[in-house]
Amino acid sequence: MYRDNYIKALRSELLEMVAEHLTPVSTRYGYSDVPLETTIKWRPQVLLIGNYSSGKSTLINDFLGAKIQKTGQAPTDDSFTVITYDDGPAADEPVRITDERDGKFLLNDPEYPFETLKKHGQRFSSHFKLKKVNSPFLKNLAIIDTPGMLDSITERDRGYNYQEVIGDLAQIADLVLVLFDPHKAGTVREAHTSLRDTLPARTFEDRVLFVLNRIDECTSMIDLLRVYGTLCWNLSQITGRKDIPMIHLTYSPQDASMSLDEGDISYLRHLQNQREELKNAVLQAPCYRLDNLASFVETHGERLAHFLEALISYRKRARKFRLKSFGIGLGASLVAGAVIFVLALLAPPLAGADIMLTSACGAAGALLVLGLWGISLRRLLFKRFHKKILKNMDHLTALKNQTRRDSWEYVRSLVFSHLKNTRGKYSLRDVRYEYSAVWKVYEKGSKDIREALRELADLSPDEEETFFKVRLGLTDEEFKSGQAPSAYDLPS
Ligand SMILES: Nc1nc2c(ncn2[C@@H]2O[C@H](COP(=O)(O)OP(=O)(O)O)[C@@H](O)[C@H]2O)c(=O)[nH]1
Ligand SMILES: [Mg+2]
Repeated sequence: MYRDNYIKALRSELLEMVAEHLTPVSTRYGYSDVPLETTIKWRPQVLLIGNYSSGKSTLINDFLGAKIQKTGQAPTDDSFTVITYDDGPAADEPVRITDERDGKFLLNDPEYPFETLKKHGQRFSSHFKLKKVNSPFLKNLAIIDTPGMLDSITERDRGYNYQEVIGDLAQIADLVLVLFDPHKAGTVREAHTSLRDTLPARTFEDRVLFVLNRIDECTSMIDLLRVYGTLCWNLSQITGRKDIPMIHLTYSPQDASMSLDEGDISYLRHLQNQREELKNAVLQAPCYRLDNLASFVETHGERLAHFLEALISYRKRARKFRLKSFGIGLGASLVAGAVIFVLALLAPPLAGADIMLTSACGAAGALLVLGLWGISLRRLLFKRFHKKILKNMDHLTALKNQTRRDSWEYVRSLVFSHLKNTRGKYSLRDVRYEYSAVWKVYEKGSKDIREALRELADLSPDEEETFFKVRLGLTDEEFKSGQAPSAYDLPS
């Protein structure tokens, strides 16, 4: 329990940092439409995707310990369902749905992290819902069930872009389970594409679990090996990697007993059903969450810092250009002054006049040229400079490695529109200040969290008491009475 509370405390700390330092910058420059913390402030989430009838809903029902989701061989459920915890009912009450909310509510209530999904429109909204369930399994996480992928249904038939919705949900989720079944082990491309396009590459592997479900339906061990082989082959073709990700082999014990009558599944005795293992991995989602939060801060901190860095770089170049242009203007006006002075000295009507008058003429000429320079030419040249920069935006930044290129790709157009809209007139002091704040969060925030995660992973059970007592600031009595700081309770 103290481990959970400690994780929650670290989480609130990180969220606070994002809200205080990253969100103001992100909102000010239009980097994000909603406060950055919107998608990460809610409870840890586990997303289930896969073909229809690969057993997603059955697996969820197994985890929850009650028939909460509809199941069936045909595509039974075409909704995205967020299933979350309700701690209202007493502990001994049977597990059931205690409350249901529709998509409109879910997409508009700022307590939930789904505001960014509003863009998918009405049809999506009517296929999106929330169920509250009093299952202890949901104490620290929420599960999202999805309609299956269907080759026969096009995006137009659905009325919303299924792949994009899956991508957006995967971004919010801390753990994604991708389910296959023996009948459709070949159709992995769709699942993989939506995930690869949206999940940050560095978190992809830790965040996605592959599951080959319904293995009881293979007719023999050889059949199972063939299916497994096909799935591995397809996965490696798509990921472009030779190493095969871990694939959990599972089946639902109740359903398996039914297929027992139909064939010989004695081979299942030699295989451990990895259902329980999968359940434990899912229960670890709050730990993944912290890791994902650190990645979230790193990714957005990096991009925002890159954005501000480009604005600073622009101003530095502009200052250099102005200095150079002033130097040229000054030089030109001095030359003009000198020419006028010499002409006045030698040519009529001033030839032979008082030297003071001649010098004054020279000086006036120089000033006139400088003035003209200042009013017209300097502006014209600066406009040209500004245009040139907008044309060659990449000159504003050093792109020394792939990470830099990735983050630049993301913020380039934002830098462009900011420079275009402000015509380069913004306060350098403000930008510098924002840059240092963002950088601090990026550097310190993510490092601290990763450090804490390492500490937690290395912590042995007998060190836990002292560690948590100190870190959570608990007295001996509080610790012994099992009293947890309640400030970190998760909204459900
Ligand atoms: N034999 C067998 N049947 C299963 C298993 N898991 C689910 N089913 C059945 O497969 C059908 C589709 O399951 P469902 O959970 O609705 O799939 P979903 O479309 O992915 O949500 C249902 O009739 C389930 O009873 C399993 O492990 N073994
Ligand atoms: Mg289902």
